[in-house]
Amino acid sequence: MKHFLSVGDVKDINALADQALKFKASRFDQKSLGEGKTLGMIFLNPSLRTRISTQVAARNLGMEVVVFNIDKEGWQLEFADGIVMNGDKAEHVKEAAAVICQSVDILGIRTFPGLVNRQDDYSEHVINQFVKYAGKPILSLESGTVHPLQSLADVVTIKELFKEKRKPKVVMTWAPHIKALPQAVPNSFAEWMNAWGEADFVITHPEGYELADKFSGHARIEYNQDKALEGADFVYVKNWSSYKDYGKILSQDLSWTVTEEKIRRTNNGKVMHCLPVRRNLVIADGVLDGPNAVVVQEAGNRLWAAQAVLSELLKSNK
Ligand code: AN0
Ligand code: CP
Repeated sequence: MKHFLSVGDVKDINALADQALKFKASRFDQKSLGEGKTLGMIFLNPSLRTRISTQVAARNLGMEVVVFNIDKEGWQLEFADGIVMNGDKAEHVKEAAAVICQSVDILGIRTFPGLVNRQDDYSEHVINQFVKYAGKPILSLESGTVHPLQSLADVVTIKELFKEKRKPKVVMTWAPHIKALPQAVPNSFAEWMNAWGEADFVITHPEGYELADKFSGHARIEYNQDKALEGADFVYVKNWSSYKDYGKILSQDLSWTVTEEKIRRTNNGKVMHCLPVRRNLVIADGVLDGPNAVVVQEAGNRLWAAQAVLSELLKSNK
């Protein structure tokens, strides 16, 4: 694994998820693997879980960590090629990436999409320029179109909770929100579910919220949320803005909020969400505070997922 940018960088999803669960049982198993190595993490956008879990994961492997909130504390970065830099942006990513990587061995980057220009966002031009100019392994901490560390933690959580000898029914449902959010989390979850292949995977959303075919793949799309939820073993809740009518909010229909009544339609389904979640808009209090919610366990698994990925990156980039 040279970089960790998407599920495409993973040879064996089950093996990686199993490694994460091994770290969960024994966190210091590889405590010298990263000795003398430094993880740099740069944030162009906010984060709670990713920032904390990935730092602790790196330290469990013996690494040093440097965190840089480049959006607030750094020079504003220019990503366009060949332009006259006479605006607000003081530093080009060409120098910034190359300079940061004089000091670090692996570089993690969080960058949200602009949600204005679909082609720019879907070309992953921000994280790809770090890949191009850093010359070091790049770890996605959520990019324009995917959030692979989240998706790995999601697979780990499903594997940990589901012990029956059949495929679990996993339903990813859109839910309302007041802001236009990225498609990165749902794209990534769909891509990982498809690549993993060990779930009966259904996506439900109002019309107009179809994800790019590249991500939804062969997943079953059901426009009736109640119907989709029937018999679900896992309900993966997330809001996203439209891909087709790019970055737009097409619906704020509160009948899509995941309530206790909706969960009664499922097979005692476990409720997942990547967090942060807006209560009583995306998911009702009764669900989040009830026995079916596994969102905190899921967020806890971010640590073990990050540790498994960092371990792979360290081993294959010696
Ligand atoms: C972000 C998103 O939807 O991509 C980050 C989720 C991990 N969520 C919000 O901005 C609320
Ligand atoms: N789920 C997730 O990535 O959370 P943060 O944005 O807080 O890192």
